Amino acid sequence: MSWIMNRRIVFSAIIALAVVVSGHQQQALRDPHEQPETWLSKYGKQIDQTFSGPLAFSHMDYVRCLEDESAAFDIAVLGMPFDTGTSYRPGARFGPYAIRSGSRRQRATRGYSLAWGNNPYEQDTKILDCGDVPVIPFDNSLAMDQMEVAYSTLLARPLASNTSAWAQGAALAKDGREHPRIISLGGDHTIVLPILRALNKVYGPVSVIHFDAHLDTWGGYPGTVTEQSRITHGTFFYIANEEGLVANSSIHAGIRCKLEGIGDIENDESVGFHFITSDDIDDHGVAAIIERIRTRVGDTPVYLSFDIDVIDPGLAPATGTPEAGGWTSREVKRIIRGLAGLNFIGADIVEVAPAYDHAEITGTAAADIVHDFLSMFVSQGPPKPPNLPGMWSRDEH
Ligand SMILES: [Mn+2]
Repeated sequence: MSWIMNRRIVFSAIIALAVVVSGHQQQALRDPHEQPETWLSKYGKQIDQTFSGPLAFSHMDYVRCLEDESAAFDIAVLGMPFDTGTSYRPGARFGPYAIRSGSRRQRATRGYSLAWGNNPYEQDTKILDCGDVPVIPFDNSLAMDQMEVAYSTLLARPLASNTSAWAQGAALAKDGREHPRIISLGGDHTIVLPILRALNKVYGPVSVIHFDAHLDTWGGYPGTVTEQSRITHGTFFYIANEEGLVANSSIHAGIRCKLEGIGDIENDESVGFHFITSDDIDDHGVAAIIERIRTRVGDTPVYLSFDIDVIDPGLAPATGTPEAGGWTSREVKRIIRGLAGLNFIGADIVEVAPAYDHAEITGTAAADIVHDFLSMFVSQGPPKPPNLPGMWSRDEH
């Protein structure tokens, strides 16, 4: 049968070809006396690729700054993996991991952005990933103290650089000297209470710019009858106001949560906040929102607290209490750029809970916003994008 013959011929041809190919690839054994070529001599340094290497923010050095008193920085990235103050979906203890993982395509050697016109890693400002606070997950009052002590420890360190881009910092501090700035990676939003307690010792009451879908100024949840149980990710600003930590020049941005009623807003005002709703971006636009925030906080010391749930859950689903109808990542990035030059003494990004993520979109967005914080910290004012060949001129329409 001819088709069987054909199959035999084809099969034999494949075998013959395989023999020829494998014979061709066979290498002579290396001379046993010859020194093998090393990776270093042939390929150079063992670089970390974007998708490889130890996990630190933007491939920075990861230093355990709480125990290493020689660690020098002007700006520290610090993880606070605490999530036992959340009212709905837990999991933000994995936030620092998710944000660092989301930052893997960032690195100091490729940190320039057209939007900012700078590379924050090349500004005579030493930035360091100081690791995570070893927050105990079994005792919230102990965890609160650990976070406050950790934050105070880093705040008290001398600056690494003589020429910080933040010369006005000394004028804000009660002791008249410049302190490092810390970008905290949450954790649920409760971490801001120990942060404000630590900042208060250095700066006194501070204005808060608070990006969030929620007010976080509620007085308590039903059943929270002990002092510790009153401290949650929805009540920490109320407690902070009781303790005199929040200046009456604070503002929320992106509010759209449901309320018990307008009494919540009256309470919010007494805590020290004005607010911008998520709809205000349609009615007033980005520029007006920036202006309203800048006018509200003025030249006071400002703490920026960024709850990832301010972004629409379609673009940042991995969070504890998602609310539909939020801002886009692009919109919040533009607002942040407009805030540069205010007296920022610290910032955080909280409520990233990667178990609810899809394709790492929340972690990627959060990491990008941390890069914006770094760019903002080293800028003297809102950036003016360069006029480069091929760019749409700012004068054109
Ligand atoms: Mn919040």
